[in-house]
Amino acid sequence: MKKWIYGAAAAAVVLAGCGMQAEKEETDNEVKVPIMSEGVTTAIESDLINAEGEAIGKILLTGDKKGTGIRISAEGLEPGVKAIHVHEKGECTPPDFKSAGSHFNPEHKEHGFENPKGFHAGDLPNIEVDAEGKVDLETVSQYISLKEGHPGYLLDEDGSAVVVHEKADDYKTDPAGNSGDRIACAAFNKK
Ligand SMILES: [Cu+2]
Ligand SMILES: [Zn+2]
Repeated sequence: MKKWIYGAAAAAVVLAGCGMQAEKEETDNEVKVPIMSEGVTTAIESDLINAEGEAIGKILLTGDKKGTGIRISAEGLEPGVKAIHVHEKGECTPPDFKSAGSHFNPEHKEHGFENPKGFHAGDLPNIEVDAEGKVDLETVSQYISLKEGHPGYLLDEDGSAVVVHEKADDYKTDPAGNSGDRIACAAFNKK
């Protein structure tokens, strides 16, 4: 499984803006976010469904001291760079997944790592789907949490969802990074 890397600009903003102590592996302009495997205290998984309502993979959320891991493993997607975000409601109704609402944004910011008024807690770095339509990547965020009481708690009354879009996120256009249609969705709700 590959690491899912914050882009240079996104990482710079994230690090400068919030004093996040990401573990930096030294390269000039990238921050490689470590795969979370040790010390995981919570893990929840949900089917990722496409516009036809078919399960095409899984989203796994894991919690530990460093933050929340978000792993996507899926196939049957169009190859290319795509946006992925956490949205505010745990409801995935195909085909358009509008039911998931806007980006998860408890701090009332604007969208995008490169937006001076940004960013949403639910914003995540883009993913790249390979030439065979597969993706298996994991990143970590400090802005969302599976722990009740955290400002970014995801499993509140209406839950939340992880949504994949048809196009890349430009990291600056409010409210959704100009990332086009919602093509897949995984809902997370308190059991
Ligand atoms: Cu989205
Ligand atoms: Zn956003």
